[in-house]
Amino acid sequence: MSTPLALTRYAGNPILLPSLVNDWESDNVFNAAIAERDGLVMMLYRAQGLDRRSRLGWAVSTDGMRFNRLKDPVFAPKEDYEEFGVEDPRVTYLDGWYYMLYTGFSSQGTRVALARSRNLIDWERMGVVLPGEDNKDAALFPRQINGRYAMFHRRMPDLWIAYSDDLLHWTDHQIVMRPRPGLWDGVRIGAGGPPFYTDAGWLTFYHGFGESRVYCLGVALLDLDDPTIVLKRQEEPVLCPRAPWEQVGDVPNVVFSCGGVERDGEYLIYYGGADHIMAVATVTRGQAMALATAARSEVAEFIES
Ligand code: BMA
Repeated sequence: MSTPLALTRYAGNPILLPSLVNDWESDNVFNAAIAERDGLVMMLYRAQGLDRRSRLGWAVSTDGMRFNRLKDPVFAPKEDYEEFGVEDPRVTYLDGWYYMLYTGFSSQGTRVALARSRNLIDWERMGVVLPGEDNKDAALFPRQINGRYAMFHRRMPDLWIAYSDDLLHWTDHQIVMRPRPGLWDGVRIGAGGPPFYTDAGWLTFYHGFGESRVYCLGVALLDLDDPTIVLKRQEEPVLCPRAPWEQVGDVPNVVFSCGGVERDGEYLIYYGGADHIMAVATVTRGQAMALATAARSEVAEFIES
């Protein structure tokens, strides 16, 4: 590809800041799940106050940029597997429900847990879905693949996929992508939000870091029927910490996404900056589809050679 795909920051960033009036979100608001319904963009954001326990807050917007939030968290630690916090939610709308995969943090470690809601505000817990292992960065695909549910997860340091018939029991675990030593994502990678369905493949934004521990976002296109087939993985990142609120915060040099929406021919990718604020960056559908063109020409070159 001649010009690498890159996300363009919204000029009004950051779009959500810690609140000085609510104790539970006075320190950091970041790594939000995103959902769209009836023209409204809803954000389920991770928040920390002085007690450092992560809770989830809810905010809503008509334009996807200016958000109003609720005064109280909508999801807070309750079970033993999340006693230290509920972190990094990813939400997928399936069969009339919003399903949220999130990280439950406790003395046991980090667990992938599932909950569901009709409205993103009232939640019903469904428990830990990958029991007995430290894992995080899980995201459900928005459609079934060959009659089964699919999710990304992360077994250190790789990005994995697993399948399920009931969303509770997960099997057929396989590696999708590994870190690329020497590159920006050379040490560890994990999913961003749920992948976007396109005719050309699953458009997948993911995070990673290399030796310098700078968290950037990257992009790949995965085969629709078998996402372990990576049709194209761009060498360059699509977003790296450059703005002050991405370089300085609770954890320096981090851009970390848990979701986005497709709106008016654009992908809006929401992300936490330096584990402290929320921001958004965009890429047009046409630009993103250049990945598919690049994948096709690589196949053609391979066949010719
Ligand atoms: C990861 C997660 C994210 C966080 C990132 C950078 O392990 O904890 O929530 O944004 O580290 O600190």
